[in-house]
Parts: sequence; C-alpha cells; structure tokens
Amino acid sequence: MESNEHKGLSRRMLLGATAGGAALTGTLGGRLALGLGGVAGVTAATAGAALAAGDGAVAPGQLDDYYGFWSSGQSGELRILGVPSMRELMRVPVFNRCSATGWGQTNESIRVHQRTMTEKTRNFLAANGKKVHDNGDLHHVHMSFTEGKYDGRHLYMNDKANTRVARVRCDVMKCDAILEIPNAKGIHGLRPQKWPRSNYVFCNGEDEAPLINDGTDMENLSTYVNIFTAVDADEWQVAWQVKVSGNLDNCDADYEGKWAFSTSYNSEMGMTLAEMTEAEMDHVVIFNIEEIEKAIEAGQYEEINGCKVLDGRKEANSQFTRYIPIANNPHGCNMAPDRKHLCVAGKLSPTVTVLDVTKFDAIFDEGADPRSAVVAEPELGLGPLHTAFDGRGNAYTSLFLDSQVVKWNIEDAIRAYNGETVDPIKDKLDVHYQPGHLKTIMGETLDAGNDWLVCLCKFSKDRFLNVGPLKAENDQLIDISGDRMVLVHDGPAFAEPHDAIGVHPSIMDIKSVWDRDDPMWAETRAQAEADGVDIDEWAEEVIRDESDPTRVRVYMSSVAPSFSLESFEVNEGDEVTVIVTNLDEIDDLTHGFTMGDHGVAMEVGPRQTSSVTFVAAKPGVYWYYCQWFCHALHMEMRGRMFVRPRDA
Ligand code: CUK
Ligand code: CUA
Ligand code: CA
Repeated sequence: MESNEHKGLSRRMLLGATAGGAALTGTLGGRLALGLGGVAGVTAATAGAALAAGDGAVAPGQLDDYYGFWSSGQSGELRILGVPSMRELMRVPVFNRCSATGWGQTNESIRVHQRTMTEKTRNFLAANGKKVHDNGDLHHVHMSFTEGKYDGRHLYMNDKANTRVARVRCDVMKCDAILEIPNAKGIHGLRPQKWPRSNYVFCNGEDEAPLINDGTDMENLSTYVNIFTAVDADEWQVAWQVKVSGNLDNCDADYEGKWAFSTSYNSEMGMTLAEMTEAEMDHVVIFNIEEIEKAIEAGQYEEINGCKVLDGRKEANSQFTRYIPIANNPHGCNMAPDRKHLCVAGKLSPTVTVLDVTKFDAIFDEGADPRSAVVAEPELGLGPLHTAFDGRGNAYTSLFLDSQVVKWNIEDAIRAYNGETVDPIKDKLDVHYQPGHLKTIMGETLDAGNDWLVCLCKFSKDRFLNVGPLKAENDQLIDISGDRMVLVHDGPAFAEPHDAIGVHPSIMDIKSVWDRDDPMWAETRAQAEADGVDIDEWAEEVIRDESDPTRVRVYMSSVAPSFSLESFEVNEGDEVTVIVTNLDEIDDLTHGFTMGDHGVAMEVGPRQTSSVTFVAAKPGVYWYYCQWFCHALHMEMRGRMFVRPRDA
C-alpha cells in the first residue's frame, strides 16, 4: 500500500514545526502549548489520501454494519451512531434534561433519578426547587459482559459531574437506573467486570475529599481520600468500596475476574496543578477482587453512609491492593483482548507501560517488586492518552500532543523491551486534532475487530465551516484493515464524546414497540388500577384524588391523529398529572404530549405510557398538542385545558 507514502513525507516535513520531535522536557505549560501549536501545522497532512477499503459510505436505505455507542461528555446523554457511516441514529437522555422526550420531567424518569438518590442530594435539590440534576458529564459507556464478550443486556455509564453511574436497557435503549455513589467524589473511569459476567461495575472516584464530608474539617488534607467502588450491577447498589492512596482516573478489568486496575495521576495527593504533576512517578492500582470479597464476607469492613468500605491505602499494607509505579500522570488503562496485557498510557511520559496480568499474583507476595509485572514500555510519541486493540495483536494509541494515532505491536514491544532490535511501531497517522479515546469494533472484548477504528478528537478548528467560538469535536473513522491506517471520514460532534464502543447488531435484541407490561411505568400503572382506570384500553378519565382534592389525574389515550380527551378542566392551583398511553402499535408511530405555555413535554412511543405532573397555576385556556409528526392530521392532534380561576 503506497497510498500513505506522501503522507509520511508530509509529516516528516512538518516535524520541525510541530511537537513531533521535541524531547519531553520543560514546563507543563510549555508542553501543552506545544501540543496546541501543532494543530495548525498538520492541517493538510492527510488530504487526498487514497482509500484502501472503501470510504465508509453507506448508501441510502442500507444499514450500517455496527452500532456505535458514544458518550457525550458534558451533554450528559448517550448517543447511538452507525458505523461506518458515522450517521447519528439516536440520542438517549441519561443525566441531562431532554426537551423532546421529557427525560428528567416525566414521573417515570424522575423515579429513575430519585430511586437511589442520597437524602443529602434530595434535600439539596429541593432547596433549589428541583427534583433532579439537570446536567451530567458522561465520559465512559461500556456494555455488560458474559465470559469476555458483550452480552447485549445493558450499557453502563458514568457521571463525573454529580458522582453517579447509570444503566441503559439495550432492549428499548432507555435509561432504567441511576445510582448516586456515596463517599466517592467525581466518578470518572468506569468498567464492567468481564469475567465470568458483569456482576460488578467498577467506578473510579477522581476527586479527593474528606470521607466524612460535612464541613467539620475541610482544611486537614490527611482526612482526604479517594474511593474505588464496585457496584452490584444486578441489585443496582454499592457492593463495596476501597479507600486508595492517590486519586483514580481510568480503569479496566481482566479476563479472569481476578483483577480490576485504575490509573492515578495524583499520587501526590496535590491540590494544585503544580502539586499534581510534581512526582516523577505516579501509579496504577491493582485491586485483588478475591481478597476484597473475602474481607467483605468476613465482615472486616467499616460501614460509612450505608457502604461497606475497606482500607486499601499504601499505609494499610493490605492484600486488597498493590501500587505499580508508572511514569508521570498516566491516563488510559486498557486491557488487551489477548487476555494478558494491560496497557497504561503515560500522558506526560511518551510511553505506554505494558503489564502482564498473569504476573499480578506474584506482586502480592511479601516484598515483591511491583514493577516486575512490567513487560514492555515502548516510547510512542507525545501525550499518549488511550489504547485500542485489533484482533491481530496490534495496539493503537492516541497521542494527544502529536495529534496522531500510533499503531504498534504488543509482542514486538515486549521483544524490544527484552533487548531485541525490533521496532514495535508499525504506522503513524495524523488525526485532527488532539485525540482522546479511540476504539476498534468490540476491541475491549475477546471479539476484537480488524476493520475500523474511531478516533475521538478534541479539536476541529479549520476542519469545518466556522460556527462561532464554540467548535465541534471531530470523531474520525480510520480503516485499519491493511498494514497502514487510512483516514476515511470526519465526523463533527457536539460537546463532547470522550469514549465510544462499536457493537455488532446480532448481540442485541432491540424492540420497536413497547410491551404493555414494561416495568418503566409500573408505579403509574398501579396508580391507574387504584383509580379504576384500564390504561391498556381507550381511557378518558379526569379523577380527583379522594384524600387530596387539589390533586387531579387526567388519563388519556392517543391514537393517530387524536387524543381521547379533546379537553379537560381543572382548578387554579391543582396539581395535575397527565397520563398518556399510546395505543398505536405501529413501528415508529411515536406521539408526544406538550402542554402549551407550561414548559411540559414528553415522548409517548408506540404502546408506551408516560406521565407528567405540574401545577395549573395560571387560569385560562391552554392547548396541548402532540409534538411528534405522526399523521397527515398531526397538526390537528390537540386539545384544550381549562384552568378555572380559584375564586370564580
Ligand atoms: S477520559 Cu476523556 S479523553 Cu474521561 Cu476517558 Cu481520556
Ligand atoms: Cu400524534 Cu403528532
Ligand atoms: Ca502526578
């Protein structure tokens, strides 16, 4: 394949102008400035590259080969894309408020938010006139595993902003559980257990805080701690927590169910940038699942805020953890599908450290050298952040400062570490610009693919038409089927995908129409039964609560193009709950319910029941309407709410 030759030349020519050849010296500020300076320098580097295996285009009416599940960072939602077309197929609201679907406003979604909310958060929100947080910062999305492979049950994701994790059901692609994690602060890295199945979802607390964080002692740094959490994915509660030394950034788990591992960039326990980058070496923490479970079983834990907490800090000298020194502020933590090698990206060090997980038993021996598990440490380029894998023994590491992806071979890196003269680096490709995560199809499972790599870039300046000071990110599609990587597609994305996974469609069983007995509206159904209303049939009932007559429940059905109620009447000050069931059974026939001038809107999918509660505080006539274009007479699908003045 000669197609990339001219590109290699362009890069060499550009090296002088970018950070590419610079030694990793100088101040942190200098390094970051170098990285950003590189943005303009590589603009034309890949222009005109010939394509090796198609351009990723999928013709109209044709389906993509894979699902892509994208995180969205500070947008707080999950996104579904098609790969290789990179067409955005759906947005699944999780930690955000959604105008279209009413997520965060419907009673069904508020229940998902509140079910495991701490008392402290519930009171805090109430003091701010809210029931749910309006934002989230969703970095990592991963599917549930059975024996090292995706099993299509659930997707798990983190909220760094409000210390939560969430679960999305793959049968309907809706969030059905959110869990606020007590004790920890800022859940960042998140991974399901890979073997034998995802009993646990491992969650990293990134931010240091006093364990009893009630304001009594805020200055004393010796009370600050970081917490590693294992969530019981079936029971959806905290299984156990481990106190660690340093903070926790990214994590992963092995293919035997023995270990979890987390990178720490702040082993210094610094509170400022200067302090956090002071030490030459930070570490990766190895968690010994069996030892932890034994101690929990034996009741050797401390109970804090309802969680079972063990002490895995260095000074506790426990069998729960080991700390392997890793150069300067490591970031990515990626287990290879060869079942053996864990790749830890150096970030401020140009290296990726390769650890052999089969050597971890030995480092738990008294007096063992934790670095004895290191089997390679290839120097790959500037700012290595994350590593992806194909099924041929190759790794792909993003170089944030170099704005490149480097393809390297794990076995060759091990041979080079052992003194053989072999270059593990097989190819480098310019990406645009400043890449973070990158992912092959099912590359974090035993089914790692060899066709596509998506690379999620943090900057896109000059790559697209200018849209103002806030620019899109750029998710790029790379063909990895040949020896050389070929960039085939630019995918602008709104703030801010951090991570993504690619999944073969056969792994999931996704419905087009809801089952009427879906648990999502079980509480709503129970209320309807108590009110004597059958929500599976045509319903047109306005029911006043017997114990509190200011509470009104309005039951309607929707069948295109009409609601069962063309009007209903309430009194000023009533708390009104509108319950709508979509009786249409047709694929893609979604209705909605929007109450005009009330800030109320919700999705009602085929055979779904949704409900929303608001106070009718404004006397007058208000139209409600269906906001999903559902029929030729969709505009006519509307009705009136009469709000009678209190003293009339
Ligand atoms: S982190 Cu964003 S680029 Cu939150 Cu996975 Cu590395
Ligand atoms: Cu129903 Cu539009
Ligand atoms: Ca550090």
